[in-house]
Amino acid sequence: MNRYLLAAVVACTFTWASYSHAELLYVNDFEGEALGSVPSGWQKVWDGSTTASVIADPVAGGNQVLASSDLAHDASRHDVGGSIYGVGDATWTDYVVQYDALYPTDFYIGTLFRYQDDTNFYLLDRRSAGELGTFTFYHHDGGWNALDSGTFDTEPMEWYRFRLSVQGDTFEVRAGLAADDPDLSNTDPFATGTDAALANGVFALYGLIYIDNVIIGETGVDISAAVEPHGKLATTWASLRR
Ligand SMILES: [Ca+2]
Repeated sequence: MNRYLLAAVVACTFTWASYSHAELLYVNDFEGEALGSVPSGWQKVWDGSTTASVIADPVAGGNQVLASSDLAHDASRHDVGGSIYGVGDATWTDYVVQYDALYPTDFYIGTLFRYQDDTNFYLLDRRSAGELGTFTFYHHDGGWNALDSGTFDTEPMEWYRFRLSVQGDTFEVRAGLAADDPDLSNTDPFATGTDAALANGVFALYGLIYIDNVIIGETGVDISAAVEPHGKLATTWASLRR
């Protein structure tokens, strides 16, 4: 091989390797975590009265998941004294998060993104009561500022797969069943939102929610590459850190 061609091939190989690994930010199916522990990569980002831990899946035997709280649904949100647990780096700006969510009860429960502190974050909230079936994006700045909403029906004690994309001032979320569309690449967003108040922050949990199969990447391509066709994760958090 011509030495210039060889140099080009080597350069491309190294570029691809660093590119492909740099953009997958976090992955965890919680199978390698001790029951009762706060899983690797997660930390308490708001110090309230509740504790998150890895638990046995209440629906599917032999599976481990992350429970956001050890108290009841109506004692878990930070506005009633609960803690907030998050994963990631405070400098994160744009990212895509795929996760499976189970809502233990019919209540206002959500996930947070660009979380900075207790009065600076975005919430994707599963609404309840008269708004059941609706998910609403909020910007929290001490008050609750509703952004846009969309509809996706969820039953308590059922697993659903979500894919939340945060790019610049634009947010979108897709949802479905993991068995139907493992990376949700064939599913259209059911809610979109636009807001420019917060540029960075971690991904976090709000209220009493169970999650599993968390993948965070910079783009949707990273997510698709990390999911096998049957819906399981193709890599582990331990291997990603090596
Ligand atoms: Ca799991």
